[in-house]
Amino acid sequence: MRIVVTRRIPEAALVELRALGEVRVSTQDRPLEPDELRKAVAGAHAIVSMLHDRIDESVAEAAGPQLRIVANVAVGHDNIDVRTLTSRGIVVTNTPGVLTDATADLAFGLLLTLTRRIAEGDRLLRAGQPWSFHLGFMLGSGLQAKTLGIIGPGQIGRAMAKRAEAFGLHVVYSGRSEPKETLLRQADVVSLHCPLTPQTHHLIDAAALRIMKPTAVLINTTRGPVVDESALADALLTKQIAGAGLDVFEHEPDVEPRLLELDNVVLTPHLGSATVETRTQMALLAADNVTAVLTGKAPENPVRT
Ligand code: 8YV
Repeated sequence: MRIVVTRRIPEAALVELRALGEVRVSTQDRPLEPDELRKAVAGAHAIVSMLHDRIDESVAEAAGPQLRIVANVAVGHDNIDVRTLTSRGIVVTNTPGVLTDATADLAFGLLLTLTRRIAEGDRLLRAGQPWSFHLGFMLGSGLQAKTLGIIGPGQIGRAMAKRAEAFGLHVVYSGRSEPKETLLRQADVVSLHCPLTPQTHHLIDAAALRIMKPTAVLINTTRGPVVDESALADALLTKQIAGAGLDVFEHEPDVEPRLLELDNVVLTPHLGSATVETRTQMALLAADNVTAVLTGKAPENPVRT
């Protein structure tokens, strides 16, 4: 069996995969270009993929008819053409569950950092700017008794709600198919936890941002294209909303340049699941899925269309 891994993954998962056959790991710590990816997967029975690897029909073709599984090291699978692969008999798997807490932690961390101006205060001190304490100095806003609106009440959305409730926020939800206007109107914090699909692309657009309170903040730890990033920059610059905490971007690794200039924006480079423990569990789960399929068993985490 040949297993192709598109970027470095934790050693424990490689050990598991090596028990199945020849493992080829791209040692580039960046996504392979489409041509490089097609070349790399030739002859693969399994592909272990991740964020920004576009796995479509051309990749399946390049791999060859023996390809049995694409195991994404992520809960999101918008990088994979699941319908086409599944119709060719290729199993697609993801890694739900193991990154729920890490991602919700980061989402809540972005919220606290934003509302208590933590990153801004850090920048002020590092810049050597003079400061002195007075009662009106660098005031943020409290979270207690505020309303958190969760768009996408899946595992991560519910884990965010749990953290918010512990901090005294009131939580309201909106699913993918329910109207989100009421939530946008009510919420002091809007946090996005829905997957990226054609239906959720630009779910937060100029019109949605106009509905939000001028005191509200937006948190995005799901996928950048769920938000129209240019409309968000407009809304922040014109003070239509009060701030944003963003871990994901519409055109990663690029960030809308206007966002970089704003103090009421906190930015992290797609760190939602980036803890040693979580990334190890994600890679092990992907390896388990590969092991299952290559040994003729049902994988734990099949993605269905
Ligand atoms: C992953 C993520 O680390 O799981 C997801 O969907 O967005 C991240 O937490 C990343 O996608 C790696 O493939």
